[in-house]
Amino acid sequence: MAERYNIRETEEKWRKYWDEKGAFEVKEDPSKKKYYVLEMFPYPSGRIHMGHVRNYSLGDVIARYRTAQGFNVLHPMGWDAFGLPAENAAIERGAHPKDWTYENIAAMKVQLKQMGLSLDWNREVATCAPDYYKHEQKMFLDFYKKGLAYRREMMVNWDPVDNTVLANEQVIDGKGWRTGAPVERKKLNQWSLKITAYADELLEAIKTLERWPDRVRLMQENWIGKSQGLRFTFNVDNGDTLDVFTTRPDTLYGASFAAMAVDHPLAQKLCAGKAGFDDFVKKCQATGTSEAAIEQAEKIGFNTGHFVDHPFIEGQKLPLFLANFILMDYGTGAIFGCPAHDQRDFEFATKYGLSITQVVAPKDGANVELPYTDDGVMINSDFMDGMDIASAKAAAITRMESMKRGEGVTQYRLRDWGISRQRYWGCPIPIVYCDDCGTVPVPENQLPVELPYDVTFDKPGNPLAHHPTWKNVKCPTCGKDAQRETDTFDTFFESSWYFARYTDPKNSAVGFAKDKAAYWLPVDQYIGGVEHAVLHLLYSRFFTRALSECGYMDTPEPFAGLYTQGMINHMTFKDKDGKWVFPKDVMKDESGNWVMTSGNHEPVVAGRVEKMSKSKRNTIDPQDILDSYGADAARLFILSDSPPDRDLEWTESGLGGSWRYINRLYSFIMDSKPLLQAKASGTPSDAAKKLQQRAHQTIDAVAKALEAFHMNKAVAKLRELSNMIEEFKPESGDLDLYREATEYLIRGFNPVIPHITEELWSELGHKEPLVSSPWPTVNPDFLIEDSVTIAIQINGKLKATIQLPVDLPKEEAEKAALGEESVARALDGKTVRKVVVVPNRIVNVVAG
Ligand code: ANZ
Ligand code: ZN
Repeated sequence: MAERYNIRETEEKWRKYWDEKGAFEVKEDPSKKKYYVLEMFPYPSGRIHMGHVRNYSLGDVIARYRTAQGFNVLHPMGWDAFGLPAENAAIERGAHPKDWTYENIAAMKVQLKQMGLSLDWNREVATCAPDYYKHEQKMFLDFYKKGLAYRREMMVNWDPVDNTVLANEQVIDGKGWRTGAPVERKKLNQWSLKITAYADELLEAIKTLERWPDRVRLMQENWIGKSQGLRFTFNVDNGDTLDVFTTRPDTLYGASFAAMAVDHPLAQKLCAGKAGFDDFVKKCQATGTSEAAIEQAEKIGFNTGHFVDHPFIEGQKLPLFLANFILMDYGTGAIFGCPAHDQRDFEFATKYGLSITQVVAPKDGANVELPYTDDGVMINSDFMDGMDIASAKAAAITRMESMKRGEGVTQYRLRDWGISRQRYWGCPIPIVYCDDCGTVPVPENQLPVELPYDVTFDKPGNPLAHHPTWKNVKCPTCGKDAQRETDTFDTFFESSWYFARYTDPKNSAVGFAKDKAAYWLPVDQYIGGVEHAVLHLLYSRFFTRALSECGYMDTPEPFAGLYTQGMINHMTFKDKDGKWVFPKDVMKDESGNWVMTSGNHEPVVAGRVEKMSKSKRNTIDPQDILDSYGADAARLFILSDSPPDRDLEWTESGLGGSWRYINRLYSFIMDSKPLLQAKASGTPSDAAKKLQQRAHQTIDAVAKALEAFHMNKAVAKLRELSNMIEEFKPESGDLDLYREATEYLIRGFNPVIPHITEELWSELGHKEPLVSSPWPTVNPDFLIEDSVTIAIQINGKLKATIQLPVDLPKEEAEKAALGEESVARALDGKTVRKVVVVPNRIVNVVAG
């Protein structure tokens, strides 16, 4: 009888072994090809969740596989350690953000280690450590010198109760997420990074990101949002002018009004003191600043009572409005409205009784419902009549340019990146304000500007601003009393360069040495959630350029390959009172009904399978899984169930299946040890040769599957091989090939289930551990399938199957098929009219 596999002890033993051996520590080695695998680093919330398990298992498979292939693999880990939850913990529980963060890091590190990840922990970074953020303060100052960082007035979401700026995500239905107070729009001085300077480059280079998912590339493209259009000037009846931007100059003859943002300078001038104006301004301010918030809000306007002249139609006047859906910081902050061909303008015109003139008609002349936004031909448009839209656009721009009233322009949706946050738990912005000298950068030799530890959270607003002494300093230039900037960086700042820090994490002089970055970058495979498809990735791409401009590095793009993993879903349960219940508190009773595990087994209602979330209590704690099933089973299940970019449904039975397989594999190999360690005598059978061939084919297929991120297919191939080996009864002549096949199985499985494979490998007597063994070699001869099964059909009905050599010429396949005994019999007395050969698959005979 087989020994039982002691998961806990064995897994522990191997992790310790890898650790002591320093198996995953790497150095630059110009003689070897490098491979940099990176998973998005976690926020230290306190415990890992299933999303982490999936993310890090995927990365680990790649890292181990590439290592076995002979690459010099960098696979680091760290902590995205600044952020609001730490401050919330401080406010809610009195914990200090720093202590809270470091305790969480310690706890999560234990958990990650328990997963058996091949990480170089020597390179661990925590972004909240002064020896990390010191370097980004220097980078900021370098950006400032180059004009890539600047201060400007910006509209922000302001929470009037907390006295703080809110990110767009923190505004929920126009209210502050914590206070519930209606959010105001307010102008504040904010530090910004000039990402728009690279708008075109960031857009163009998307083309080079061949190993990124198309949908992420598209999201980046849309976010940058390049559009071609016309900028022109309206004359206002009071003698002022108003510049507008449009992407549809073709629709100018359908213009029925002009409108501008409520915070447009001309709005104040034309409307101050008018009845209802102040109310209107307040209403607009109650909407958040995000595009989404503005898009969803009801379209409202305020009639200025003024008119502008239509630039093409002599004597035609258009009423001038203020409108809440116009953003001050896009285009010129003003538009002309064409209700017949724009949804928003249509709603607006309908509401305020403005005229609607159709100027584009479908090519087939059909009647359409307005607004009509599709392609077509111009009507009611004077010199543009009959043109298609593209020609009409060009014609309108040419006319406007020759009138010297406007010009064709390129516009980007991308805004500069506002990085100021009125928060404590972030990196201090290294700037001092002096009454005499103005804005003064903190001299380099005074970096880092460190966060004070003694802060209080009893008042709303930024604890750094409340601190009694921290902000009071001498001006670095003139020595007079001055004040520090009390804002801290947006935490996306830290994550925009951490991948470069990993290449040289202990450097105290600079963020990273140029040659080390040059060796390791770009990241060959980046893996993470699609929720970072826009901001984090775009900011990192921008940083790479800005840092290159400041002489830090020469890498064009930070991430050569990107993979975005799917989510993990789970069934939801509710008790009889309709409250969500954790899956671990639910079981099936004898009759197969879901009931509570505790008490009198009250029935529970099983709901839909949904994304794991705390609010629905359908989460599974990875710790429970690691403790009771072990890391290998968890990894195997999470990798085998679905393609990694799809959502995965977590089921206890699926996990159980993986766990049983691991135990079975162990018992089988331990039972077969005598056979597996014996030498063959005599010649191998055909069946053994077939098994050997299959093992080589499997390794080849696994390599291809892993490279294509088809981890589930790789596992399926290995399981097939495993079944074949288990069923195989070797004769004495077969033993060498039998052993080879079994060892290929173990080695092929190693990246997925590293602990048990390491154990079995050593049980079979190998001294060199798998962690430092190469990927098995594949004999190319074995990849050529020598024969294939061909179906022979007569008049569409299957008559026989035959084995034929692969890629046999059509005529020979036809001859062989017609010569097949049963086929010949069936054709007896009939005339063969036609034979269709589908190579390697079917021979179809038409006869009658
Ligand atoms: C007239 C027009 C007619 C427009 C029509 C559209 C359709 P994209 O493509 O995203 O660049 N627009 C311009 N500036 C704006 C601002 N600050 N806030 C809100 N909307 C603004 O969008 C450009 C279009 O959005 C412009 O083209 C303008 O409306 C509007 F049948 O001009 B259009
Ligand atoms: Zn000064």
